[in-house]
Amino acid sequence: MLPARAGVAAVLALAAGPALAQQATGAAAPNTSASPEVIAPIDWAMGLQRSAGPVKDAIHDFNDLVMYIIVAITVFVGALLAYVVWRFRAEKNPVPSRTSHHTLLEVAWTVVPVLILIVIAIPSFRLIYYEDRAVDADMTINVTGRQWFWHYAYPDAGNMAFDSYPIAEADLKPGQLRNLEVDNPLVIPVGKTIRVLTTGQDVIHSFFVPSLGVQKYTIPGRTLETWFKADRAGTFYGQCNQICGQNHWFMPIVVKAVPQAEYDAWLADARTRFTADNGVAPAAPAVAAVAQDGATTVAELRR
Ligand SMILES: [Cu+2]
Repeated sequence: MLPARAGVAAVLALAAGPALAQQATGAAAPNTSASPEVIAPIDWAMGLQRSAGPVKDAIHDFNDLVMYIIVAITVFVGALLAYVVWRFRAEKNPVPSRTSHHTLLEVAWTVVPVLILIVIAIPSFRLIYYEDRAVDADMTINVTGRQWFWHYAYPDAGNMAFDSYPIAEADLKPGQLRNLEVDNPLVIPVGKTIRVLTTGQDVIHSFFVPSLGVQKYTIPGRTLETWFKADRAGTFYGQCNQICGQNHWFMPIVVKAVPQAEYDAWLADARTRFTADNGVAPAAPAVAAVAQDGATTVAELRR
């Protein structure tokens, strides 16, 4: 069975592919100079959203691999069916074959699908683990899903935290996107690995920004981790994609990736504005602390 063993080795080699690394090696430098991109849903678009970072790039690669396999299987099965219909039609085969078993065929149609599943499974698991944890994160953002708005905390910047509400249709400015625009976007520096810790305040939401390849449930009482990195400046739109309740539509997400200097300026301003709003003095950085400061948000004060 040497050829079979060689075949399995070839399949495993194909499935292993190049390793996924969070730290770019030889990849293009972050695009911080080009004009900012806007990535949002487009009417009648097909396929996945454009990528704004390495996680989404990896998702695109895996999606392409599976698509090639799907196309190959569909073409093969379609051609086989057409051939069988033509070759074994009744007028050419008045006396049908009584074959009921064919050992080699049965082994083949068991082993080949298993090999195909291995080819899919190995990069699939690798992608899941790639998305799972941030290696050497540059900063952490705590994301809390609430009924119905997002609460973002920057533990590396003291107690800086703020709420992000959607902009009502009547208040949209020209060029703003309906049901997607928010008052306070999540601002991040370009090219930095951002650890995201999600939790829920009340019901299960889902923090979903397709162009950054991030989707994580926000579950009350639990903290989940994921990460993303924007490798270009831009505005990236997402939404809660867990059907969470009557104001589910109320939870758009806007991530603004800006060059480091612009981020630093925003952070300095935001720390003054939001910390003052919250009535909380800036504290020492509490890296990876979970956002449990829900009672001190603007919304609480508004009530
Ligand atoms: Cu939600």
